[in-house]
Amino acid sequence: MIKGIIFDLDGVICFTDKLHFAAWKQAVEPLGIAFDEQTNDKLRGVSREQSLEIILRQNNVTLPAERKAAICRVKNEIYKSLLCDMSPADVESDVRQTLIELNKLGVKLAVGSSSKNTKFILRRLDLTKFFDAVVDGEMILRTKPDPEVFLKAAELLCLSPCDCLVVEDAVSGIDAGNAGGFVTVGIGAAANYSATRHPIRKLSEVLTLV
Ligand code: B16
Ligand code: MG
Repeated sequence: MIKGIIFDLDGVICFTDKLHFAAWKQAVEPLGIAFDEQTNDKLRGVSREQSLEIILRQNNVTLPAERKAAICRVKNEIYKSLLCDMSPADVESDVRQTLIELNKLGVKLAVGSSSKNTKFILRRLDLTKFFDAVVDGEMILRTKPDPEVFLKAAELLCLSPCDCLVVEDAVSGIDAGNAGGFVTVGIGAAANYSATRHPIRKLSEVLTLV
């Protein structure tokens, strides 16, 4: 029986893809580094630092650690300023309604995200109150497809992985969920991934799995 659900943030609860894209573009293009939608697709669920590594590899560019750290800082400043335009009205009604229903059913809920901006985003969207635990990029050593983020969330919920759904939009997140022994649910791009246990088209479909 499913007792808990661990949600990925970007691409599941909220949709910040376009903001990440705009911020990376503004951070790297002035340096002569190319960045397009195809590369952006490869960054889903990947940490900020690893995202930059992917962008640099695509461009055959190598940079010293300090330069890379500076670029990541600039990207995040731009990204955070874009996040400031988000409000509770940006949460899809299907998402908010699903969280309300799950709270009523007494299912324990957590967020498991690679993003170091998770808590900031949840506050801006007025979603913090729905979750019993939040594990973000600040709290883990290994990024997805390592299951650390989800294992930590299950531990905070005091549940076994096999009693929890992991809902993800990224292939790396589904791999992380499966590696941790969770029941995986894929939405968006992850709905078409062969290793996804339960593909869904909209978040409210998780209500049929609890
Ligand atoms: P930040 P998720 C991930 O969040 C995003 O999908 C990914 O594109 C981003 O690079 C990563 O967070 C790090 O985000 O720069 O805010 O720390 O999908 O795991 O919720
Ligand atoms: Mg995601």
